[in-house]
Amino acid sequence: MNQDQLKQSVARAAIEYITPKLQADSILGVGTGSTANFFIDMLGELKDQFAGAVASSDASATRLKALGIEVLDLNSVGELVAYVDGADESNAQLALIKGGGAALTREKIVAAVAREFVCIADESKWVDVLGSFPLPVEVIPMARSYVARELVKLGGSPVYREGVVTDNGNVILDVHQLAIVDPKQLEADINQLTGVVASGLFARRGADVLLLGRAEGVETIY
Ligand code: ABF
Repeated sequence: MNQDQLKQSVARAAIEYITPKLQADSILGVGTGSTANFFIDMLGELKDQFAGAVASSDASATRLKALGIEVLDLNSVGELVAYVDGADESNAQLALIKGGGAALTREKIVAAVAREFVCIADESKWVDVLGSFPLPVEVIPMARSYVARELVKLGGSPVYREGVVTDNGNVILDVHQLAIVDPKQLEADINQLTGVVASGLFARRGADVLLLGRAEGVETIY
């Protein structure tokens, strides 16, 4: 199986995982990226079985609407039955690096509200230690250089993602050369830097379940 086929297999597994949890008034959180896109495309089949979705990016909102799925503002929603999204890396504790697509802050907000975070990923995302994938950090533009200096003090090597403006009007620093042995501590350390909006480290609120696409089948990891 190639990588796209693995992504399709976990998207299908996520559809099967969430179907029994959906009720007519359920609102679903939906993520961003190529794996999430496969999931969105399959979600069209279920559109009469739930009320609508909250999207973690404008791109996903557009894709959902094109399928006839109602997209709601998170502020009008009390609870999300689940949040289904991809990741850039996952460790065995289901701590994640996300944000390769620059949607990390909205993804973090949607994950915070969701009853269950269902992560979908192909096996290339499975790692022993997080950090080979550069950690994205969303930063208020005027704080970019200050935050970059502080990230160096934390042991990283930040690189400004030129030409990218997030859906929130901010910029991204991609932090290289981190071996993240204590994800919860690093998440807290980065969160407290003034000017940081959010980091792509999802450790305090990691995934609840990971559907991992392997050549031999989809593995469900809790
Ligand atoms: C989102 O999509 C991001 O948090 C993550 O960066 C990315 C994964 O993309 P893909 O599914 O295309 O590998 O979930």
